[in-house]
Amino acid sequence: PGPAGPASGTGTGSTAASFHEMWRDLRPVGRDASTGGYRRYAWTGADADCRSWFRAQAEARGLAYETDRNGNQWAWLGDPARGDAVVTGSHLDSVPDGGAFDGPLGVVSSFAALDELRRRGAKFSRPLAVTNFGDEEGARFGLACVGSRLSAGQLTREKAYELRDADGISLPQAMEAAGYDPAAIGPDPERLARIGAFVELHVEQGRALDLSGDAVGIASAIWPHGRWRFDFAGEANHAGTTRLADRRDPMLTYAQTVLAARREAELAGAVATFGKISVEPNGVNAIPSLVRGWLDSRAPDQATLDTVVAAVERAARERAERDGVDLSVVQESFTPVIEFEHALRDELNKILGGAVPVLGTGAGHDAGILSTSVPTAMLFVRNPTGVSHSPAESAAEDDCVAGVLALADVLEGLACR
Ligand code: HGY
Ligand code: MN
Ligand code: MN
Ligand code: MN
Repeated sequence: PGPAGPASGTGTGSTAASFHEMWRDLRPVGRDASTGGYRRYAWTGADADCRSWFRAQAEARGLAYETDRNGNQWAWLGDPARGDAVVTGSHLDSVPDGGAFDGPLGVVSSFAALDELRRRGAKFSRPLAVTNFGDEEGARFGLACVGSRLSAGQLTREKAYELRDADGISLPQAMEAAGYDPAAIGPDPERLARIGAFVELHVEQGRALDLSGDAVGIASAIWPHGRWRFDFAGEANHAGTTRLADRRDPMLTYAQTVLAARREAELAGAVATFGKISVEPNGVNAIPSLVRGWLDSRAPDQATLDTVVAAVERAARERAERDGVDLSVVQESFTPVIEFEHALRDELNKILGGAVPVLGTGAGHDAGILSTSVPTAMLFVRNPTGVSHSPAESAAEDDCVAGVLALADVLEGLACR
């Protein structure tokens, strides 16, 4: 079969209209009315609703819909077997109480950009696809980019089977409950070999574009970043009757470690966050027996990141010694620095007129994971406050449409030579 079929418009009227139509349908899915934040965790009901939304968008446009062995969703225009496809998309899942744009902006913009190209009567010389990569945030099972890591061979089936959520449900159990066959998960090199370029549009998670006064930017690199679990084991005891001198209180050691993380990151020009904690027995009147804290640290380069993490661990061990607390530190995930391929990055800039700002980011993305197997690039859309992973995350309507038009230009430049 030849190039993708003739453009057949969908959505109503302008690109902005089809963007808003999709945005309106997707926005309420998995939204917590009390906070305005999202709880779209992998393989839950909210995730299933997002997946149904994706499939409906694909079918409304006459795109060939499929789910791959790892549960990632694909909507094809043209025959994927031709290879050299131009693929665009992002993720629909969220962090706990995440914002509306992180992930969904990329997926909605991909469909809207396709609508725009069809309105322009574009003739595609390469297959095109829109994707939704599953479980990008890792909010439920603790590992980010599970869908893309599995496909890129960066997460083995064995390791994926070990992932558990807070209720002890394993990833395969959750997939099965959602109607997916976990036995199929694993590397998908044939599928990735058919991709000539992957472009992910994403809301900026920072203020560089707000400061430069641009609506759209291009990614240069993703900082190296990782997650480390610190287990502080002390001695449970009565909060009211245990003398301070007799305590082995892991919460104290944890608190000092959090302060050390901030101090070391500041010194090194990096970032470090203890955003998640679990306490046993977690009673108001009980000195904890165990405090688990997860460190997320990121830095412009590997050496700086290593320095920060080593310094935090050293400070934690010194304090643990003093508090009579046992400490174990486990690295749970790590993503090395990702430099987006210059040729594709520069081609995007050329297509967009050559004056688009190029910026690095501390946020991980599926595009970063895929960059080990596919030429990838990212477009960022201005976020006026820079806030992300929070209900306060925002992007102005005009900037969202500017992002869609820029993505349409890029897809046209790449797929309609
Ligand atoms: O954590 C991240 O950087 C991404 O949003 N998963
Ligand atoms: Mn995110
Ligand atoms: Mn994201
Ligand atoms: Mn991401």
